[in-house]
Amino acid sequence: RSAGRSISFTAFHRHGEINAYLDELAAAYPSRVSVQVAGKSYENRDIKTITISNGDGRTDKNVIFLDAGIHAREWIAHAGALYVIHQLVENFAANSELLKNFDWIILPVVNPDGYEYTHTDTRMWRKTRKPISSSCYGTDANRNFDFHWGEVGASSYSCSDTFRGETAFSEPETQLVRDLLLSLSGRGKFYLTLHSYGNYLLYPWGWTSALPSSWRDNDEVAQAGADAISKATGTKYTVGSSTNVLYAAAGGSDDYAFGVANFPVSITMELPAGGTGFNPSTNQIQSFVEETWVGIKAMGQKVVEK
Ligand code: ING
Ligand code: ZN
Repeated sequence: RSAGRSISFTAFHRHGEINAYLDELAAAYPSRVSVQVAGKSYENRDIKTITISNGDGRTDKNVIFLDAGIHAREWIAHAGALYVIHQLVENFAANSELLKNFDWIILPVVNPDGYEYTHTDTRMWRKTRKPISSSCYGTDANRNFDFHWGEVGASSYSCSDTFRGETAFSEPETQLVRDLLLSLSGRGKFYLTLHSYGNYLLYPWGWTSALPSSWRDNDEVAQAGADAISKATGTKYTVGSSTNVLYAAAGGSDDYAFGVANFPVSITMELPAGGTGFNPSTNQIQSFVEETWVGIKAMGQKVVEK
């Protein structure tokens, strides 16, 4: 089945369905797939990671870490992560090169409370859901990481959509990503975080317009993704540092992965808009996630051949 075991790419799935899909894959492919409960969201939802290997039993491999859904309303990002999982697990033979010397750890829904809230209440919700004051809820998880926290492009006002949080790592969801990234201690070679929208491949820094000394390594990987997508579909992605090609914003997960957790390559991918920005129509999901996969596969290939 091209659409995978229980998941489809003709609809956006609720958090419970996504977690059930991960568990189903682990049960169906126990030698290559395992699922972990990495922690709980503020509203006590299980936040799961899926670890995908080629089943050769090696436990010392380098790691590609991919997450999505830091922002609740960016639904195509969650779908994109599910499609990567689907490809690596259910189309294993075609993608085995990506798993020869690397394991992939994928966290498809960083912010399940926000994601569920976009389904049940407010479609355009971006943040987490922990109450801050009597009237304002939620922190922008992509401003909450402890690296130049709050210095630029983040609000100290709890009602703002880009509220940085009361302290760095005030949210259980960002603490969990932090702990996963740090636990890889040197094995993490590529951090990729999926957002939408606007067709960007962004690398550090988000907190300053200066470029890190190894920016070329990041640029090379991002450019490989953009080139592959352009060749496949004609869709253009803009490549560059977050600050230089989009806007400055401190406290993002990509800066943290690169600057603190020592991932040598760290990229934020902003998927296409479709329809009305954050809300592609369901008949656009399949083509968007296929195109995104072309880029992710090319970036993964660049990383594994380094
Ligand atoms: N965009 C990202 C955001 O968090 C970004 C862009 C990422 C800026 C990393 C700076 C650093 O604002 C979306 N769509 O969320
Ligand atoms: Zn986002």
